[in-house]
Amino acid sequence: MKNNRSRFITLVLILALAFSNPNKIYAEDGYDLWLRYKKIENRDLLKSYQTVLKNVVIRSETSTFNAAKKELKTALPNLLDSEISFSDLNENGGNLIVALRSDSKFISENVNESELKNLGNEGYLIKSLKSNNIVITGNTEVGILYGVFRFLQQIQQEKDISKLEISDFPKTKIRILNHWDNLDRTVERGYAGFSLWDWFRLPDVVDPRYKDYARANASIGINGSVITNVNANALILTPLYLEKIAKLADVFRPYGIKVYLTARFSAPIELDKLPTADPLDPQVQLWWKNKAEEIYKYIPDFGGFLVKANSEGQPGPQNYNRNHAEGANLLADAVAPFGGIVMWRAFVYDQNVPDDRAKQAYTEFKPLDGKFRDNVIVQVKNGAIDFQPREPFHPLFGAMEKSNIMMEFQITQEYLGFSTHLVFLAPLFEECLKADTYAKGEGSTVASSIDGSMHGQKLTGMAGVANIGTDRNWTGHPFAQANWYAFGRLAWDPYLKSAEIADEWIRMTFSNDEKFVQPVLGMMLISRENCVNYMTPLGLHHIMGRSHHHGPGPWVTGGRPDWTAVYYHRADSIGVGFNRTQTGSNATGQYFKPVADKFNNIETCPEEFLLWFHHVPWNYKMKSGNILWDEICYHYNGGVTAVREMQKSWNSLEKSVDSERFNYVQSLLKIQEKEAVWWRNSCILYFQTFSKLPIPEYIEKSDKTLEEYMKIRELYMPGI
Ligand code: BDP
Repeated sequence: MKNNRSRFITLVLILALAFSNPNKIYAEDGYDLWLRYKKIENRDLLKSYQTVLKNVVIRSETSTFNAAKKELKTALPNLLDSEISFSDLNENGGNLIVALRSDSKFISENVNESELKNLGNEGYLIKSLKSNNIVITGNTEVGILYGVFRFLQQIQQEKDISKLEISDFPKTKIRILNHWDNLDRTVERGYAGFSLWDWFRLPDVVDPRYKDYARANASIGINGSVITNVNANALILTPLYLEKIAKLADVFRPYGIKVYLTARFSAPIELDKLPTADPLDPQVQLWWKNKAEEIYKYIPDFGGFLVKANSEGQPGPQNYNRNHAEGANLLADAVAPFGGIVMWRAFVYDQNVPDDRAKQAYTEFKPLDGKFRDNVIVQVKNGAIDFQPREPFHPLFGAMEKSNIMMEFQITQEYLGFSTHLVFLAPLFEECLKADTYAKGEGSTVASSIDGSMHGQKLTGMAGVANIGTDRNWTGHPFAQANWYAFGRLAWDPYLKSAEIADEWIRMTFSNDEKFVQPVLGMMLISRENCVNYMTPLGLHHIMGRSHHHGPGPWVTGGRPDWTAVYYHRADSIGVGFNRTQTGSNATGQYFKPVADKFNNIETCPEEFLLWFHHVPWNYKMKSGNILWDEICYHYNGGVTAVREMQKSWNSLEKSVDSERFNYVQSLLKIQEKEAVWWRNSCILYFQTFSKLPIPEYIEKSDKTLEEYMKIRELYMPGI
């Protein structure tokens, strides 16, 4: 009796709580990413959606249609808070028709063949018809799946769906994540937990998370995943692992995602004791042919290999006096019969080469232009050094006229605050993509060099070093999800604008409320410039902590010179910066004429790259009227101020976000503020030892001395 009474009281309490605040925003852990499918907030829109979307016609007998159908079944009833019926293609009715034109009488009557002509293998058409029906169609199932996601995104973003006419297709072929995941599940430069791939339990346990990973990728058009680290382990190519990888491939396949592996160049020696891995040795060639055949038995649609060779200690063709093209072609010939490709990285440099590290990739690869097989694509980092907060675009873009070339961006924030700093990377990506190489005159943007429009390359692509791990929210920082999202969107269309991408992401991940969207958009769009300001303003680069790359380390010296900070900033009593002009290393000479001249001349070099290309006197007059020293201080301080502004903005939004994500972001912003101060104070104090000039009065006094900052030793950092 007593028990019943207390149960009754509990029930009343629960009901009272539930009804006390109908608008309460429930806690969210971020797992759902931008696929939250929460009920539409705008009532009028909700009503109109409910009227239009009552029943859906879609086939379900193939795995990709099934995936599309499941997505619609999960999303629509939640978004619309109403029941939706689903029927098969051959049944009548339906006001959302999702099908191939050839499968549906309705679509073939209402959509002309010509409307699908330019959509290729992965594009889609979403069209609202006068009859109040909406069709989603394309030339392939996967194109239709992308169309379904895009359609749902229209609803998530509360857009009018009565006049839809969206016809879209990807501008690049390979849109791929590079996971730097090791077989022991650590992730090199991963700051969101361990690797998703549970090798120990695979192939028997297939974590449901793999499917959600595939859904998220498909929703933004990513169609490939290199699941292992570029610093490769040959064991991944053995049957023990191939069996496990086959399971992952099975999960990804319906979502249009192919699996790729990193290939260790010395694998024939390590796995089968061959005496050599020389690419011109027939035994080695046979070994790779057999290996490819074996892999394709397990994974019939295996995508191919990604290779880091002769870089940072990795083995490669140069160990046998062969060049990169000979190395790449060895693997390319092995996978060619099965339709596979090889992504060969241009991230190469050697401490034994007595030349500026920034020049080495171009010097090695440019002479090989035209020597790579058709199924090889050279993968080039966005800048010539290494994913710094800001770098000028890599001179190989535009310069490789007869070879396939693809972009490599880093989504994981190795040099931009790990997963504790809010830094939206789309502006970094966009800045590089729209840079003009002048390879074929004005307007020869980097984007046009990777989508095939500049030199007519057939194989095109964009890779992103993933920031994904086992953290419940996938990426560590809730806002780091936006970088995964932005990468996918830009790989699909390298001409998109950061603001557009951020706007989409905020609406789907948080809310459509303008009072939330606008301030958050503001925070995101300035966040990368802030980060450049408090870390590496005016073209400074590679001045971070040694090895783990966390925090400032402009004083790092000793050991391999091209891994120190002093190699890059070259501060002395006269000034600071790396002279890469004709009087220095002449890295500027690797760019096409007008760009080379612009960078070469201190007067025309954009100030954001000034210390990248020039050694500049401390008292050099900047455009603002400040001398260089004061300008450096101004930027460092501005970075800190801007982080504090972001904190204020975020704090004002407490009522518009669920408390879980609000509190977490708030705590992370505190770390970011602390670390921005750390960067500012220590860098200013360090460079002051060379400039010998006073720190401007308006900058708050550092609470630590330079010596104290230099003594900070961080052990056990993530991502090493
Ligand atoms: C550097 C990373 C290193 C990677 C390397 C690469 O510090 O961990 O292995 O890039 O891209 O930025 O191969």
